[in-house]
Amino acid sequence: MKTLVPLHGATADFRLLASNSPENSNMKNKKTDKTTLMMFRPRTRAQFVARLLALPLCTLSIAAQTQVPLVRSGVSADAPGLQAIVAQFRDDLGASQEITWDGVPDNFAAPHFLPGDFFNSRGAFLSTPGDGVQVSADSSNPRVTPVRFGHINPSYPTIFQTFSGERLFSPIGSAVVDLTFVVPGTQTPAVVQGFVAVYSDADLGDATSFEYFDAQENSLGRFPIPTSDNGLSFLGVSFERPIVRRIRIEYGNAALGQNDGNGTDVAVMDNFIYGDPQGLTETSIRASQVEVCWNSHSNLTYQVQYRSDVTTNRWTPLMGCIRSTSSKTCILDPVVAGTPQKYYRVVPVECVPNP
Ligand SMILES: [Ca+2]
Ligand SMILES: [Ca+2]
Ligand SMILES: [Ca+2]
Repeated sequence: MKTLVPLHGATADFRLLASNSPENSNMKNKKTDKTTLMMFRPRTRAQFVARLLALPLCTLSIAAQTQVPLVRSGVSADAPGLQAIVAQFRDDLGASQEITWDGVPDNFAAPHFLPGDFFNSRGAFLSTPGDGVQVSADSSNPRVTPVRFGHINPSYPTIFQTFSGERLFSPIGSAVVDLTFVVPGTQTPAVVQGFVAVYSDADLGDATSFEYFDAQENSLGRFPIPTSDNGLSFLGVSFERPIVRRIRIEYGNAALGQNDGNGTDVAVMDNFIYGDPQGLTETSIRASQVEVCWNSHSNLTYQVQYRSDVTTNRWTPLMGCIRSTSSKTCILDPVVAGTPQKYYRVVPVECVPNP
């Protein structure tokens, strides 16, 4: 799967294998696929073939776990010392989103909670098993709420510093927050290529970490944050293509409230940076055809391509150019019995559809 390169926009890869493939036989006892395909009960020969064709979708999630992530991390006593490595991670991701928290208005900042969908237009949804998530007050807020979570503990402004502007971010009542991705401005599930964040005052190794999950809720790995007492830490992890659906972020070993030190580590966060969220492409296997669907933009043009061998980068158009008319576009490809294998991808291209 390593050769399936990420492409901009609504691109995704799917592979279909014939029943005599050795990879297929390896998959027969694996039941990691949680899609409706598991409900399929073959009753005819054609359905049996379709079921065999469906099995390699399991390999898609397993392959996701085996991708080797690119990890970048660093620490600094102050913000300027982290700028270069953060810039490097932005380059790794290409098109990306960045949340500094600094544009959040006072009425959604401390002591108020931030709505979990506040950054829906950026494709990010925040949730916590605690009381809520919060953005720290700035120095000009009308209620004179102390900055840098000083309203929770007056010692915090001295241990937490910012990477950008004045505002920081933290869950309240818990040391855990989940960041889940959607197509910006919608509720449609999405994936990103990577995620980075800057932590403030992470003291204990392994207490503060990210765990990445794919669309099937398989863990893609857990990555500890480097420590920096009273300073800033940076951790960024990116994958070869967009596969990250959710990130569990753990902050130190205690929720905000207690004093930092003597075995208690409270930490907060500043900038979040992540690859542009991309809609999940779906496939379904029918008795005699494959349906490939993707999240599309109305009036943009796309080309569905395929190849039969992962060792080549030559992709062949499956059909003519398609102009999308809605937010979801699907095509059907007849399955020919005995076809060895087929990989699909969808590429947004400038082209003129056939009349
Ligand atoms: Ca900030
Ligand atoms: Ca500390
Ligand atoms: Ca700490």
